Amino acid sequence: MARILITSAIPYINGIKHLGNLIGSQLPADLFARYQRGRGNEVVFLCATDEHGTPAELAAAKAGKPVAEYCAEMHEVQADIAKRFGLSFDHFGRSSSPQNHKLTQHFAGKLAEAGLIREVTEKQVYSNADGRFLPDRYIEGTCPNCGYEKARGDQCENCTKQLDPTDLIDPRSAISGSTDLEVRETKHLYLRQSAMKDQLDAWIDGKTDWPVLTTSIAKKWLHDGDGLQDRGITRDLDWGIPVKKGDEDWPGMEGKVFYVWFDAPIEYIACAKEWADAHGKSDAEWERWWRTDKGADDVLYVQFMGKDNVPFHTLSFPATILGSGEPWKLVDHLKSFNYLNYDGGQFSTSQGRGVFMDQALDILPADYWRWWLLSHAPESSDSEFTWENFQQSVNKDLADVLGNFVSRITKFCRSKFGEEVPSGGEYGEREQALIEELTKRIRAYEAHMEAMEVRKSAQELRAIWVAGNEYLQAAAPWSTFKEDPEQAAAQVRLGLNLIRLYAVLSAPFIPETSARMLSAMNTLDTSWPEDVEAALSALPAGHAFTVPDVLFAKITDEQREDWQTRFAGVRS
Ligand code: B3M
Ligand code: ZN
Repeated sequence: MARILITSAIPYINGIKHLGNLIGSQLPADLFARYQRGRGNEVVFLCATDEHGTPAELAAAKAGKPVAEYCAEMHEVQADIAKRFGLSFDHFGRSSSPQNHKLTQHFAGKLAEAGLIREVTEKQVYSNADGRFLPDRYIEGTCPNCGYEKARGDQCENCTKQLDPTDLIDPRSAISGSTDLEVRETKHLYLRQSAMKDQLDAWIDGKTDWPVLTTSIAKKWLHDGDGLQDRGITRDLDWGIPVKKGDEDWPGMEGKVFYVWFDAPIEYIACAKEWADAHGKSDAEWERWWRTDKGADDVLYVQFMGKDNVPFHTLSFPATILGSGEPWKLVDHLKSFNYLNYDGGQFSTSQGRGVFMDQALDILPADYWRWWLLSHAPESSDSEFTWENFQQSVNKDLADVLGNFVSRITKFCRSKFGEEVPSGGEYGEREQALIEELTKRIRAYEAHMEAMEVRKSAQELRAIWVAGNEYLQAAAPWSTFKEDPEQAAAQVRLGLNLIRLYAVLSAPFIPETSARMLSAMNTLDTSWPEDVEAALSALPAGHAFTVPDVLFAKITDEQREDWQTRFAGVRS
């Protein structure tokens, strides 16, 4: 049994995520986690809310709440939506947890001991109009690298370059728009990433199986221009993890906090401790996933994220881990995604454009969305959500192909043999041919899933559903029944067994529906079809079942048009 540690990029606390965020990390991570559990492997799947930084402070101010209270409430909101989307986290933690405070301060202490932190007195932008320092994201201006005019102080969205606020050309406050900015002196800590360049370079070189999208971004920041820059890891903010060296105060850093991008990835580790603490497990039980000196060297660690997060995960976080000199687990496979666009433009949280997770669930169950999003995941390039495409894909794949198959075979059986698996007859040539085809396709499906090829997996699964439909169409038990009821019984028995098989194979994509299919088939047998022929005899003759309600309702043209208008504007 393999052991697999899976983390999804942790969503910012300030608001409900849109479908583009969902398919960029949490949903594909869930697909992989469910698949690996289905194969009988030991999985720990972790995610959390990313609660620090200016965005959290500003969102709380806007909501008129103390920031700690705001974060606690929004965490519950996000946890609830995640659950309703079927995201099967083993733990959904919080980057503001005491565990993360302690671990982040611990890492800073270790990095300081290793001589990898330098103190810098620097000039920072202060906004007179706003009466505060303006860190990173809340300064906008022109990117010095590519000329994009709406670059943020921490990163340019257009070219992905990590920036410092003072790099921007023509800076302005993103809060008030004010250009009445002045530069004041303040002391900060810098992580000496430049000193770790060769170590990081060699580590990336070992990752020959990583997608080019990932390694090219890392290599770019290692080698372009002056190479890897040192990073400021502290900020002048009230909300965050106080700057300390382990348990000790850090002279000169009073009143400052760690930069959100320093503590957020450390939460991947702290979250494992939160998980252990929440379940009364010992430290050894989470450390065996994270410490290579305590059993984690045989763990496969996979991270999921959008492409804009790649530099932080290939450079900054590994620099923290390697620099600590302690035996923490590094990522083995990093799966990154392009962007999902919305109906001719971009999804946008700040502009409220697109469909957000809560709205999606208000109009349709999670599986409709999961199927569309995963089968159209923005893997090799950006992809686009349109209501036409969504309607077509739901109606064809889910309603016509899968739903119809289940409904036809169960209803036919009920009318001719009653609600139990019929006995008599044997699987013949046609059935053997189907078993061969399914075996080939299921092995291909497994290979795509192992490789985290999300779209290809979806295509293969769909082809597996189609094969059953085609079999049913060709075997036509409703005709066979008139001449040879025994043979029709065997055909129907195969069909009912296919429903169980489909439920098992489809569970990573559409878990709720899969559970309904299993419950209709009256079985708890979710064993993976290592041997397809055997899997198609799992439900024996005489086994009782029930005809399920319609699995997927078709989306009508009226609904599509209605939703299209409803979501064309801007969410308030
Ligand atoms: N919260 C950004 C994002 O959600 C950030 C990810 C942190 S991963 C450690 O895209
Ligand atoms: Zn740029």
